[in-house]
Amino acid sequence: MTQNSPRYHSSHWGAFSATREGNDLVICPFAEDPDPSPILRNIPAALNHPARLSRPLVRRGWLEDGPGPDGRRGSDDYVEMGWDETLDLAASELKRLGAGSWKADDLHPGRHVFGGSYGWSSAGRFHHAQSQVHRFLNMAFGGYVASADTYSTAAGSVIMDTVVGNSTRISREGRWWEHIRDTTELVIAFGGLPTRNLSVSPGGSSQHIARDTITAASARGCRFVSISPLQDDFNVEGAVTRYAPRPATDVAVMLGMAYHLQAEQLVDRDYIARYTSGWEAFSAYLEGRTDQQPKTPEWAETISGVAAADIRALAEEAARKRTLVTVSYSLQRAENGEQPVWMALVLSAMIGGAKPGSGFVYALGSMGNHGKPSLAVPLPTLPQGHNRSGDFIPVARISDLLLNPGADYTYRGKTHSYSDIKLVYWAGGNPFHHHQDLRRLAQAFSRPDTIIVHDSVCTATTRHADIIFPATITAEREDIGASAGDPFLMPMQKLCEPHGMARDDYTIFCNLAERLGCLDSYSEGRSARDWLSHMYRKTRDAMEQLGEPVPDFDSFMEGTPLALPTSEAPSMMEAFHADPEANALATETGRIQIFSKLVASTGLPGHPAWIEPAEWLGAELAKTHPFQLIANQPKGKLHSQLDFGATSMSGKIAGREVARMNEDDARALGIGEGDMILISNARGATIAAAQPSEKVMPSVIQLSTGAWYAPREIEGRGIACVNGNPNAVTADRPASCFSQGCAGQLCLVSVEKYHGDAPAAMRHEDMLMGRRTPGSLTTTDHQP
Ligand code: PGD
Repeated sequence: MTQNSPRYHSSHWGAFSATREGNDLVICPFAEDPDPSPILRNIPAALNHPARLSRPLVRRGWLEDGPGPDGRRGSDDYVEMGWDETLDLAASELKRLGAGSWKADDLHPGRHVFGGSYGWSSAGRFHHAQSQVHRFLNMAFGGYVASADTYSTAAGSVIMDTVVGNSTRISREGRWWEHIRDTTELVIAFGGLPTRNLSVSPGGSSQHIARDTITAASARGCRFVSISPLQDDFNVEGAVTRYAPRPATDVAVMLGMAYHLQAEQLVDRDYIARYTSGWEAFSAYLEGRTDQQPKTPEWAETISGVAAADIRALAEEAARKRTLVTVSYSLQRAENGEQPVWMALVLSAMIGGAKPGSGFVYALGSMGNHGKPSLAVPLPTLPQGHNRSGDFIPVARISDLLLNPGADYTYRGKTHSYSDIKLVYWAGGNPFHHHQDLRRLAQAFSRPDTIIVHDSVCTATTRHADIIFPATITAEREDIGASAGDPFLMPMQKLCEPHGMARDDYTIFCNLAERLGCLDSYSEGRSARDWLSHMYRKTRDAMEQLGEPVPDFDSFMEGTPLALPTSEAPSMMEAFHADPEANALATETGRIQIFSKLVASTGLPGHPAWIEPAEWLGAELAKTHPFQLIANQPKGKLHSQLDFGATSMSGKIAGREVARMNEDDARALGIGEGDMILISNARGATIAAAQPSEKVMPSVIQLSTGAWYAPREIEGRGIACVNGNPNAVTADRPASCFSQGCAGQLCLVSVEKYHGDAPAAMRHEDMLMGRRTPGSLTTTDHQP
């Protein structure tokens, strides 16, 4: 390979330019990024890593015995195939299941196909695998069973949609980082403002501004309060006070603060009267008139462990100052996850949130593109077509769907039932990393007739597929990078040729669509570059209308990142505060709902409340499983992506994920730095390397997500993941009957030192049996 001049590119964790040096890719962060993410260093390893898929693969059992439910998924080996024969096989199976033969007057086509295909895939507006698979299934089957909400936010989004009318706008809109820099006096961050989360935005983060903003705000006199069991959930030097509640008890802290505000007559009555509805019911609960339990700071202390005096002092400071309240996604990715988000909104209303720099923003600390100015122009998007099935599941109910066809479930106060799924088609996601209780998911994946997966690497999800198509990575194709709230449109220039025989998802779907007779509707006669040009036009036209200089498509793709104009329009909450009648919220009452009839109709309290979770440190189960596992987002990678990259690998010990626990707990269990530990409960076990730390509160163990799931039989102990994936032990239990959201952040576990030699971690390239990879575990090499 020759050395090239730098070419622009982007990723969910940052924009960059790259040059080729021999076979290596040299990455240089985008010059306008003040705080580039270390995750960028994972990218070069992706080029030719042995975990890359270089040709199509078919599971031996499926190839020999045909489609059907099969318990061998997950342990079968794979047969390497050529493209044409694999595409022919896949197309004939899709035809058997009805692809290419649906009619415009079919009532609910595609109800036996699950194409929810949740997953972050890669940056790039066109080659976004999830959009591509949805478009394909709409054209091929007329529709598919989709998924609602995300693993990131479901409980929080569903409750925000209900009580402020729009969860996206309450998290994205408002120039919060500018306010924090210039105006806000106190930021109370439930879940902190961790830079590891702020380094990521779906589609790209060209500028990481949080660190500089927090530093500048602290210098101006703004104070930060981080409320989290993990001290480094606020990891920027600054004026910060940290409180560590027991995990899952933030609602109690908030209620204790609310009680004190009420008792001291510090509640902003005007705000409550003008902007909210339902105060009376909540106030009765707060004072204990409904359940004989006033929610005093002392009551909050017994639940959360945060001192009553601190709760009082914080409430008083919040009432006195221009205060911003925010709650991270992590708090709602838990049992009753609606409650902390709803209660934080109510707390903010009680101290009055109408002044600039004060109020409530959902999940400021969870995503790099939140709290930044909105864009004045639309971003390029790929139309996904029309899904005629009318069917969906709440995204985290995938195992329930596959295991319980015909069963009823509730969502947002309505009852639905699960379809009978014959085909699962996944591209751009990794459910065997992201879903909870992975042994249960493995049972669920034994049910469908056929599972097809596209990925660029051999993940644990590919190990449960029947047909695997090897996809390119972004470096091997061109695209346009952009994210709502990010100020640059990035040309993603091709950096190298595809690995092996990998094809991009669009080409794979075109190849299948041609065999199914729906190529014209799928491709509309466009090449990938034609689509990029077509999608770019929408942004370009809008910029021209604003009188902004904008290059033609070819110049943009070969040129430099394009700065996008931002909007001066008020945010949803600014408009509402200015005129609550004219700009009423899209809720039952047009106001912020402190009480919701819809929520009450589901059997949950109709106002935010403390609801004891099944798995928390105060539960009966904690007597036998005394540690609360926090399975949060990793700092060395995005989810499971590029786990083999330099930054990710440098955080592991013996190729295994590291679990942090309090130093005193570790000492009591005879566990030292780097010791192998077994983290277990009735659902399963996972093996991690221990790291005692004073940053973790007692009785808590933190093991981030992202290790590739590698279950192994451990003598006398059943199945354990040898790579340290926490979803081997998390519960597949919904946040509530209202949202059915992912509750994977917290569960109760036992922790012990691993006695004897722990089984070796599984190398990424060894995930699939039967592949020809240098040094892989098995070498079967069949060609049909
Ligand atoms: P990723 O690792 O990003 O995880 O779950 P998600 O499935 O999104 O998976 C993306 C996959 O897409 C990777 O395997 C990658 O190789 C593949 N891919 C990337 N680019 C392409 C492409 O162009 N084409 C194709 N075909 N494939 C591509 C993340 C999910 O996990 C999320 S968002 C959250 S917030 C949840 N968090 C937690 C948690 O906090 N705690 C627990 N216990 N569990 C969680 N799971 C959830």
